[in-house]
Amino acid sequence: MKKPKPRPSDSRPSKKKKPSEKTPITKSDVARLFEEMASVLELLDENPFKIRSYQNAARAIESLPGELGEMIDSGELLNVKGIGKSLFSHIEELRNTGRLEIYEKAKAKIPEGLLEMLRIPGMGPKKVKAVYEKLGISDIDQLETAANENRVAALEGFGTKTQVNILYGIQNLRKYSERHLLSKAFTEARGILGEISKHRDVKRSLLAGSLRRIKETIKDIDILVSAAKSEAIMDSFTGLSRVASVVAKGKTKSSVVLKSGINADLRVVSDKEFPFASHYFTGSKEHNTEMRGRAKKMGYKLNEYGLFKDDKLVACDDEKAIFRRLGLDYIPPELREAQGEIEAAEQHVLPNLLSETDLIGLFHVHTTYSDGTASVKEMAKGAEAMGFAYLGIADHSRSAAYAGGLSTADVKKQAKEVKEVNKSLRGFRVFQGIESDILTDGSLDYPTEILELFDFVVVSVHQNFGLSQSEMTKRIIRAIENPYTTMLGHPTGRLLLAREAYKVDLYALIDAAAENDVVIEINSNPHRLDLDWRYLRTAKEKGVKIAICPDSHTVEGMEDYRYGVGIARKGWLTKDDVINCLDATGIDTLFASKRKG
Ligand code: DGT
Ligand code: CA
Ligand code: ZN
Repeated sequence: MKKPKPRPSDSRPSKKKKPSEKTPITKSDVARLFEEMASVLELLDENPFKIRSYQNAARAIESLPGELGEMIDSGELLNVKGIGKSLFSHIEELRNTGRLEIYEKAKAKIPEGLLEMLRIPGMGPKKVKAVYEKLGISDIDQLETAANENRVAALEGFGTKTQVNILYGIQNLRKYSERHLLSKAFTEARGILGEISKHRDVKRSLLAGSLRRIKETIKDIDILVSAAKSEAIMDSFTGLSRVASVVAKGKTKSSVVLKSGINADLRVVSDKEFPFASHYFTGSKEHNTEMRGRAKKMGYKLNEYGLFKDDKLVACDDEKAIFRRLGLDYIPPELREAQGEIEAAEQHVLPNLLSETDLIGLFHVHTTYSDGTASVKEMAKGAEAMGFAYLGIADHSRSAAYAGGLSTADVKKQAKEVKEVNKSLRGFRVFQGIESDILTDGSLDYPTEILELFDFVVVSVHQNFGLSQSEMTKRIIRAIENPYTTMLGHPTGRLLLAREAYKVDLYALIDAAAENDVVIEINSNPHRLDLDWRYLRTAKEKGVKIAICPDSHTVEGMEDYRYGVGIARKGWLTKDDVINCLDATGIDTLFASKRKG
C-alpha cells in the first residue's frame, strides 16, 4: 500500500479500542476474523492466494455443522476443505488465547480508520485503498467530508451513485453505533442495579430512561437511587468490574463507559425527591413536556426535584401519587411516549395491560427438524418448565434450504413425533405449525395437501427483500389471503441496528390481516421486535389478534417472550388482544376455524 501525502487533518488522534471480555470462541467469531484478515491483507497488497485462502476458510467455517471446540480437539477440523495446518493452528491460537498474533501485527501496519471504513456497506478493501492512496482519506469523517465536497465520485470506479451510497452508509453506521439492543442493555443494567441496590446506603433504586419504557434500542442506561449520602455509592459504581472508563464522577451524578461499549449514568437523589426524579428520568422527554404543561395549567410546577404549589413542595410518596395529584390514573412507563396516554389517564380509559403471567403458551419456535438446537420434546419440556401449557412449533419450510427447511417427508415424520410427545407429556400440548416462506409471487411453500396437515401456518418473507413497496405489499397480502395462513411472521424483516425493514405498506397488511382473520406476530427475538409497537394500536383497533412469538432456536431462547410482552404492553395491548392468553382448547378452536376457512 502506498502512503498518501499527509493532509493537515491526518493528525487527529485515533480512538483506542476498549478491551473486551473473554468468551468462548464461536464459528462466526473465527469467520469474521478471517474475513477481516483477508481485508487487512488486501489493504497491504499481499499475495492474492493468501487472501483467498482466508476468505475460503471463513466461508467453510461459517457453514460447518457441529461444535467448533469439539472439532478442534478431535482434529476433525483438519479434514475440512480449505483448512490446512497453518489455518488450523490459527484457530487453535484464537481459541486458546482469544487473539491471533499475525492478525494483530498485520492490523498494526494500517491506520485504524481504514478498517472502520470497511464497515460502510459497499466500501471493500479496493475502494478503501483507492480513497486512501488517491485522496489521502484515512477515516470515516474525512470520507464523509470528501463525499460532501463531491471529490469521491470523480475517482475511477466510484461515480455519483456510489458516493450517495457511501454517505447513506455512513449515516446508518453512526445511527447504529450510537444505540444498543434492549436485551444487551438490560443484561448490563440488571447486573449493575443488582450490585448497586445492595449497597447499604441505598434506599430505593430503579432503572429509568428508555430501558424502563421498553424502547427497542437504547442509547444509554439511566440508573436512579435514593440515599442520604452518595459518596460511597458513587465509589462502588465507578469501581464496578464491568466499567471500562469513568467519564465523570460527582456527588449527584456519575457517568461511565462499560466494557460492553454502553454508557451508564447513575444519579443519587434524596428519598423525598425520588418519585419526581424517577418520573422525570423515565421520560420520555415528550411525555415530560406534556406533564409539565398539564401541571402548569393546574397551577403547579413539575420538575425532577418535585411538584410545587406556590414554591412549596407537594409531597408524593411514589409516582402514583404524582399522577393522582394531577388528576390522572397511574400511567405505566411503557406508555409514556406522548401518544395520548395522559388524556386516557384523565378519562380513566387506560388499557389494563397484558402481563407476563397472562400467557398460557407460546408460538413459533424452531426444532432440530430445521435450524433449531433442541428436539420437539426438549422444546416442549422447556416450555412446560417455564410454566406454559402449550407450545406451537414452526420450523422452516422446504425453500429455506439454508435453514434446513422441511421436506414433505420431514413434515409427516414430525407430525408423528408431535403425536408421540403429546401422548407422553400429559397436560401439555404441542401444536405442529410451520414457518412457510412467502415465495416471490406470494404463494406458500407447500401444496394444499401438505398445508392442511399443520395445526397452524406462519408465513414469513426470508428472501427477495428488494421488491418495490407495492410489489412487496401485494406479495405478502397474497400470502395473508391464503386460506391456510394462520399468522404473519416478522412483518418487516428488520434486524434492529443491522438491517433495515424491507419496503412494505404495513397498514395495508394490517387491513388484509383483519379481513382474513390472520394473526400478526410480535416476533420477540430482541434483534427483531417486529411487528413494531407503533403499529399495534392500529392492529388492535382493526380487530387483528396478536401472537407473542419467541422465534427461538434453543430452549433458553424461549425466554425472549418477555421482550414480546414488553412490546405488546408498549402497544397498549391487553390479554384480550393476544392469542397466547387462550388456553389450549381455545387455540384448538381458533386454529380449526381457520382451517375450515
Ligand atoms: P435513550 O436515547 O435511549 O437514552 O432515551 P432516554 O429516554 O433514556 O433519554 P435520555 O437518556 O437522554 O434521558 C433520560 C430521560 O431524562 C428522558 O427520557 C427524559 C429525561 N430528560 C432528559 N433530557 C430532558 C429534557 O431536556 N427535557 C425533559 N423534559 N426531560 C428530559
Ligand atoms: Ca437513556
Ligand atoms: Zn423467520
